[in-house]
Amino acid sequence: MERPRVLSGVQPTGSLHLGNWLGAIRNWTALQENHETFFCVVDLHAITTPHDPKRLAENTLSTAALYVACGIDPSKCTIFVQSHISAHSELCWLLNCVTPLNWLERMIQFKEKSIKQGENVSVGLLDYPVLMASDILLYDADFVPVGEDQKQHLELARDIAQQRINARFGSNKENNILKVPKPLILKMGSRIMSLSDGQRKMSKSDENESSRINLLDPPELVRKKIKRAKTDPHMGLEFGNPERPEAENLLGIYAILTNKTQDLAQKECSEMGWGKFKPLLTDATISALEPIQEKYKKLRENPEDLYLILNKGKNKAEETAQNTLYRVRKALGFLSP
Ligand code: AQP
Repeated sequence: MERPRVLSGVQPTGSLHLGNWLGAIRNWTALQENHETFFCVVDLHAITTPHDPKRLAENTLSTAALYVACGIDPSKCTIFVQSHISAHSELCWLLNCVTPLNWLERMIQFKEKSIKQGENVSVGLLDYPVLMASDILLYDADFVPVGEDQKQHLELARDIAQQRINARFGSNKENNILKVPKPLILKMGSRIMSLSDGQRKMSKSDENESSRINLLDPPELVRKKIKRAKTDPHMGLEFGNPERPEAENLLGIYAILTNKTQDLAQKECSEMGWGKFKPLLTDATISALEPIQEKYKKLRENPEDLYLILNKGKNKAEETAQNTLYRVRKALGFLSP
């Protein structure tokens, strides 16, 4: 029986952090067992905000290595780099020409990121969701695991596929040029917040390095960052108190990293002050990151293995992507070469 297909990716915009792992990559490791999975490093997305060309290739390689170090198994999944498959850019152009501008102008992420950038906002940032739609639609994905922040973008991909391509260019009987994907909303760890503000999400682009724990942070740095993490004046850690976003976030991270239910973690920490809780969280974080860091180090010592994984992934991805691109080109009436 065919397994449902899933596609996801992370931008190589910097060091991956706890949010990327707990909110995305950790869920992928479960999906790879009973889905056909495509995981890409979305490097074309990484240049939609100002980037350093000297860092892009290294960040791309390190992101791919972290996928594998976090348990993404190349024998079960297709792991590849987005820009190695030119069909992403090509489909993006075709979809651009049928997507209304006002659909993009109302995207929340565009509004938020463009405010941060002032005058420097690129067309690429506005177009980010169409490129994301191309990523998803090229692989005929049945499901896309999305955090709350990406729900709106997936909705757009569905509208483009359904209303702008299938309904307009599909034949009456068979208006299925593109598969319309469904969101896979994953609850656990779906939003990890900043260490310096429990109401903002942990993010690679936050200028404050202490606001996040990177997966490659050495133990001493993890210790320092958690020590500095914002707290509140209350005694005892708890979930569900809207006035205590930091407690919600840090206790939540602790529960996930120690594989405890929220109830159990809350019971354990309900009488604890921050001074006692923070070392617990630190130890849990360091132990969770240790095996990832070890595996990452080995992978980077043998870059050939990593290149082989990415090359194999490219070949597999290319085949699927070209098939979809062909269908869209044909439906839009292009002359075959
Ligand atoms: N804080 C987070 N909590 C839970 N999930 C998160 N993700 C990112 N931050 C958190 C999830 O990671 C996947 C890939 O994210 P991305 O790097 O492609 O883009 P992003 O969401 O914009 O992540 P950042 O860290 O905030 O990057 P920058 O600062 O470069 O924009 C997604 O599934 C996302 O939900």
